[in-house]
Amino acid sequence: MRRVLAGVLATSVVAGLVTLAAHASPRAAAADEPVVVVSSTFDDGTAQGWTARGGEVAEPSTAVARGGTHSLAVSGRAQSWQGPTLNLLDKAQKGIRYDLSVWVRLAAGEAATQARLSVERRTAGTPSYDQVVGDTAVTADGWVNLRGSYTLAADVDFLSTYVELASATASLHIDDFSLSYTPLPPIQTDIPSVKDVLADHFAVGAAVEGAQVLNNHGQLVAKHFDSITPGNTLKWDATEPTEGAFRFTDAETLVAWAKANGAAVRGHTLVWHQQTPAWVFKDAAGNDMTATPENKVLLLSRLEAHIRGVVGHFGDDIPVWDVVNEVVDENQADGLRRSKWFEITGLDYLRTAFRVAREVAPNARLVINDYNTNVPSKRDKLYDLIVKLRAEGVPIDAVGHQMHVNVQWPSLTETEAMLAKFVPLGIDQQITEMDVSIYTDNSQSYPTPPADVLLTQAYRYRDFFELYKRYSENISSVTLWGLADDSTWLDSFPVTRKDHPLLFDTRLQAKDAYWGVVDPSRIGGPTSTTTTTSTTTTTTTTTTTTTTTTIVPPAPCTVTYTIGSQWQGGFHGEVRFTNQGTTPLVSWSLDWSFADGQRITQLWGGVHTQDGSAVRVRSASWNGMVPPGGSVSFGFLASWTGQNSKPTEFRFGVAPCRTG
Ligand code: 9MR
Repeated sequence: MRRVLAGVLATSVVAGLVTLAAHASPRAAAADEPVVVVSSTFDDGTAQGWTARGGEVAEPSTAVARGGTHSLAVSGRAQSWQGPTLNLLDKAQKGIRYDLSVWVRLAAGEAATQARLSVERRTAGTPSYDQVVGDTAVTADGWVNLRGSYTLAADVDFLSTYVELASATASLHIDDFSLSYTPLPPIQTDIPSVKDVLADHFAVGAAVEGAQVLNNHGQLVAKHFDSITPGNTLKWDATEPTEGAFRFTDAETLVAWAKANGAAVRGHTLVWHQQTPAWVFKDAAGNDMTATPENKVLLLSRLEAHIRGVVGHFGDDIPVWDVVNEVVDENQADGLRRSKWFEITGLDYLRTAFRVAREVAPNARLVINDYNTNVPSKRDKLYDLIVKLRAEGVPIDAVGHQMHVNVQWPSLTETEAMLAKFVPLGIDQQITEMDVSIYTDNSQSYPTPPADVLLTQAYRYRDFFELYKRYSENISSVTLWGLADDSTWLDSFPVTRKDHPLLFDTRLQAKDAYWGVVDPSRIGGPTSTTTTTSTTTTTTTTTTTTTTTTIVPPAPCTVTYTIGSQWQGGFHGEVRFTNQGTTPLVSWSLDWSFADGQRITQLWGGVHTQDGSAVRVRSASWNGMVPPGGSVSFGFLASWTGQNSKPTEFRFGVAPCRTG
């Protein structure tokens, strides 16, 4: 029987498992307080529901224990996939992000190997294996923690977690397994929708996986975005893992959700050098393809069949396709990436891909998509390629700029040059995968993101979106590569560390980055969350609404304000602004108020606005970057009458700077 896990958590408790919250629906639990659903310590001398995956032996053991008296020992293995497993079908619900943690150690005398933690799920009998924690070195000398998170996105009739080893035969122990989750607060419904704010300019999208259209995540997508890009479910490995056997279930779920919620779908992606199954590049005899005429014919026919299969399946439901992804390599004289596609077919895979996509979906917009398109050499090679192919009649309708950027790189000037370059071609442009990493090099890793870095990120979002708006004649959509900071590919790229690159935080609440896009005047402002508390008495029910204000920590900046010279009715001022933080600022903005009616008439080294007494000075295009400890200065001419007192407070966002 097909079991649907969207409802209330099952009440049954597997004998021996310590199931602390098995009777409570996650929605009823308090936000932000972790709830442990399963905890397996084996200290009662039982296996607590754990079994062996296939024929080997799993039993409680006192040989080693991480804490307490027992662990679970697994022996008699003959295959690497064999290992301890626990049924989670009645424990985990669809759409909830769970944390899984288990400690692993090899049995005495075993040689070092690697362990991983995974989930097996089956829908209508078809199994899928999702890795929670990848290969991690383990030995017989100590315990190693495998810890990761997992969200079930589909209804399943089988669900289990298991540990396996790279070694097919090594015996192992596990201990102190836990499955827990932290309930999220409600999404904010009283803030503007990003898609409404940008409605006059372009569609705004987010890349999502199946789990992100459920529960709070789904509400957040629906509120703010009018386009979604399936992040992985339309790629070749997901849609045609074996030749001719197309799988569309996961993508269909997203397409159906988009339809029901009035969102468009961007199709990503038909041809890529990654996430393409190995069979695609095997020759007729099953060996790796070499560049022969026969292999070229075979590969192009597979490409054609794939595009016919995928694009044909979705038809008008997907009106835009990233037909080819990341095909440019600026380090090659001809600008073309040396992928298998290129090595075996030359430029013909590009020609075939666009031709077939146009034929199958004549109304769809066809995109050539790439990263680092701001880098002048790459931008120009991409431009040349588009010009060449279009001159041959290859139907390229749009250029996709991925825009995986960070708080410091690239400059706005370079980004504007990227957009400007393609304008003369009259080609549509799309921002397809934007995120703004808080890191600027691989050595950084913050336990929590510093306030000044998040402010800098907000100003970056503000500036990029202002730029996009200026080019909105040429840009039809802007998509972010993810929904919220709880799930981003940047957590494991280019190194493993927590990144926070999106508009919503790990609890799905709006960040300053969101305000950078929606209303920059609120960057750094107080964060208001509305909490509703219900108190029930025997006769009445009272509902109280409280507003909690989170004070943003002071921005680490120092300002010196000097009156250089002063004459009847006028004066010359100089302001020096120093970054006292630990990370570079990319664009700054300083606010103050004049007490005596002074008015700025001219300012250099920045861009000013004045509304009554309120002055705001923003960085010029060339001095926005201020390294830690670095300073910038700007000067101005202003009028005054009566008195000319100095401003008493300068603010970077809402946080006051020290005045020197
Ligand atoms: O977000 C995707 C991530 O989940 C995958 O593990 C990764 C595999 O390569 O691909 C990510 O998406 C990529 C996109 O398809 C193309 N541009 C770069 C994106 C980030 O790697």
